[in-house]
Amino acid sequence: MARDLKSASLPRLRPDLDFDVVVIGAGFGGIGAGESLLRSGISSFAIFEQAESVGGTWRDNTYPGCACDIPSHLYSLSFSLNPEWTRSYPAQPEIETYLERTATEFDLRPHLRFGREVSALRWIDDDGCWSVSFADGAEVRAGSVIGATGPLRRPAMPKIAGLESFEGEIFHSARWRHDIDLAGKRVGVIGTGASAVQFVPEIAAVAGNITVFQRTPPWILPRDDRPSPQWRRTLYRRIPALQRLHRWRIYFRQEMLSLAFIGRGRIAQRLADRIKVAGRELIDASISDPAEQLKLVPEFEPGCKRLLITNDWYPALARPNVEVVTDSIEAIAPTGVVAGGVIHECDVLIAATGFAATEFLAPLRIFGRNGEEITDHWRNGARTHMGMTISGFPNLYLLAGPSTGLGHNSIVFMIEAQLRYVRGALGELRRSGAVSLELDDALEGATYDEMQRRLAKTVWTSGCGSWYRSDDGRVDTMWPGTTIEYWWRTRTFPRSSYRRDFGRFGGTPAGR
Ligand code: N01
Repeated sequence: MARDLKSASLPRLRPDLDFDVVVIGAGFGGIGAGESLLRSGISSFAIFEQAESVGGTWRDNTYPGCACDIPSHLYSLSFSLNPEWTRSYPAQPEIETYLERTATEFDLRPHLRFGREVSALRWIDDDGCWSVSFADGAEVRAGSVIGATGPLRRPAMPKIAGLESFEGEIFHSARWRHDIDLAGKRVGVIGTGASAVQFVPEIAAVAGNITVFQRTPPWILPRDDRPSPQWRRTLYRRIPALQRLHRWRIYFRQEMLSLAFIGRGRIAQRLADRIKVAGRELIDASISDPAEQLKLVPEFEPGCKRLLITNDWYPALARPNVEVVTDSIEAIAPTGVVAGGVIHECDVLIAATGFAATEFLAPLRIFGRNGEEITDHWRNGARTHMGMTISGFPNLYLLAGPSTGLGHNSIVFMIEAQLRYVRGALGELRRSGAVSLELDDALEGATYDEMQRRLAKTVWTSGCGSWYRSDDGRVDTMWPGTTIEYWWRTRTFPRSSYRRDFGRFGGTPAGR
């Protein structure tokens, strides 16, 4: 099936360079980009990955209980449906295996380069290409670059006084230390986000005791996780259309949730109220002490921080060996965590404190036309067109970039919409014979202003702190609409909004 989708290889776009296209990262975005390039007849590309295997965040996050909170029949690439998912929300190893298999089935192995950390990109105006530098000092040149580094890549350790003085073991949940046996240990967990609610119930069964340091309680909804029986898997294998139907059903159900997040009208309020009732019921079903219940009820609007789904969090908190501390953490002492003037002794400290999501591509440094660095370009906001292209940075395409994050649906859907747009751009380069396409500055400004205007009316700016917001409070991460709108607005490449540069090739279409 993989080969059916692949187009015959077309002549190279830039035979004067090492590659027509360089892709950075081999997670969902990088794997999708590889298939997308082959599909459009481009075979001169490499996918550079700093680790030794594919998977991105689904390779790195191996904590107990790790799973996606979007059902996998939807959270998967449309060209690589997997009838074999074992349940609605399969665990991380199944998702990682799926990506490994997709890379093999779609002939991406020859293009994958592991252990290659891209450290900088520099646009070379004279040659109309990107110079791609690696941490080991090597360099290659490519006509276009697709950045697929992912927003949830760099773990953020909390900045707490005395952290380095801790004498026990300390690690971040995204870099789980499987060599540390938690059996019988006193474990401290900092944070109560999407990661913590998944692993605390798992480790509570083995740890001696767990102290959860909660700064803000999350809104939680029940998770309808069911095994996929063998007959269903066989059915999906034999009749793929049925699996697609199921996929669309999940998609539209998730899409409905956007109504609670992207507006502040009556419908949004009604949905928010229903979420609050369901969340309260979940708390009441497991926690009987009213004072303990109160600790767990969020004060912000559902969705302002990511809405979490689990059936196991409150039962875990109700266990006799689990305590929730709501006093602010004052410091870390050699033997534990100081909160409310008391030292909570711990043998192991786990930071479930999320990712540096607002630093976007960092630590990768990107210098565009005239040497402008992307961090300077974004000093007053991560300006892009639809999260993908940036004025002054020709032939650079970001996947899951600024202004495209979701709180309600599959980011893989957004990535695939972006890949279609990128195919349009690469097709335009081939058709026109231009060496570069550069976004119109006015369109970038207009798109960013529109995003900010609309984000001001969403739940993400309704008054809570979250990884969606930068230090100055701005939300540059989220898409303020439905995914249907995003798909519609990116379905064709708007060639008139891009400046074409023909460089010294002088506009010879395809196969120069
Ligand atoms: O991180 P988070 P995460 N002192 O940023 C607390 C995706 N994901 O790794 O809320 C004390 O959500 C912080 O407190 P507060 C998903 O997109 C998906 O859990 O800021 N506490 C918060 O409780 C998700 O949104 C899945 O007050 C501190 C927690 O740490 C994203 O990844 C699974 C602190 C961080 O929560 C990130 O999730 C896992 C400090 N100094 C992740 N600093 C699924 O698909 C931070 N906190 C299921």
